[in-house]
Amino acid sequence: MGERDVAAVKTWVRDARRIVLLTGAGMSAESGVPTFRDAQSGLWTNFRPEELATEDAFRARPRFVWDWYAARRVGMATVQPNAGHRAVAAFQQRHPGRLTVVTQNVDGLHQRAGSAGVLALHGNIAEDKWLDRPRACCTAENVQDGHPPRCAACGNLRRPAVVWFGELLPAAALVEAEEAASGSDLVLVVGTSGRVYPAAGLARATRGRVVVVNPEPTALDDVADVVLAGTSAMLLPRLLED
Ligand code: BV8
Repeated sequence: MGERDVAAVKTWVRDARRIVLLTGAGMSAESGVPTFRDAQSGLWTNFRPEELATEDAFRARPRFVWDWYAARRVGMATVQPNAGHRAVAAFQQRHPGRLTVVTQNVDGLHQRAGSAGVLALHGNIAEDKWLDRPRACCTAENVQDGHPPRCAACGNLRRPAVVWFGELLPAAALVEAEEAASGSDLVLVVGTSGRVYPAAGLARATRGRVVVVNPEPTALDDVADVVLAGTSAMLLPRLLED
């Protein structure tokens, strides 16, 4: 990664009217959140996240999958935003309306760093919702504790408010992200392997420049004008400083 590349990207950031930042699990790695690529631990060691993060897996083994989310939730609640998250929030405060944060992360760290208008395409692990369409009995009062909690009257299960594989993304957030990407001058693709769609497709939707920030090769390097082989907490503060 040449200093000339970093300098070029800093110029693009300075000159861009509308920037989209697309982030993945690598954005939170330096906060201590394992990425999807990182080996699973505990009971879930032999399972790929793609196998667990599905409605079928939850219906087949509700306790096993619920406890996986519960463990991740605790992990995500006890970490702090890193220098990368903070640099993004600070840039947004200095330059309101110029940078849109689109994240695949369910950890809420961008929001906790103070970023405004974060488009969380894959939901929020800290929230729950009903698995099946709620009936009249499916009220907060009727929630019976358990792994997972359920409706005491009809047994409807609670599930994490995240987007599982095979599920549609929140339409409003996706449309807003697609509009931001197609209207952008610059897309910064940070900490994502670029393999999960439709999120990864946003990097291909811009008529502007694309910059990838990642210590490893990604599935989006082919559309990048520059690939910066480094970490988000190290590089974003430099790229976003005025
Ligand atoms: C859907 C929430 C319509 C849950 C997640 C087109 C082509 C191929 C497949 C598809 C396609 N369209 C749809 C699909 C199917 C599927 C898909 O994309 N499958 C993939 C696996 C091939 N997509 C879907 O199912 C989506 N829904 O399309 O609905 C539909 C409906 C029915 C039938 C068909 C279509 C829903 C996708 C969302 C799933 N939910 N998360 C949860 O968290 O439990 S996805 C989840 O995995 C994350 O949110 C994230 O999106 C993804 C993980 O990817 P990354 O974030 O990139 O993380 P990863 O670990 O892979 O990589 C980390 C990177 O960071 C690495 O590159 C590493 O080098 C780097 N790194 C590490 N440290 C650092 C760093 N970078 C910088 N700094 C560091 N310090």
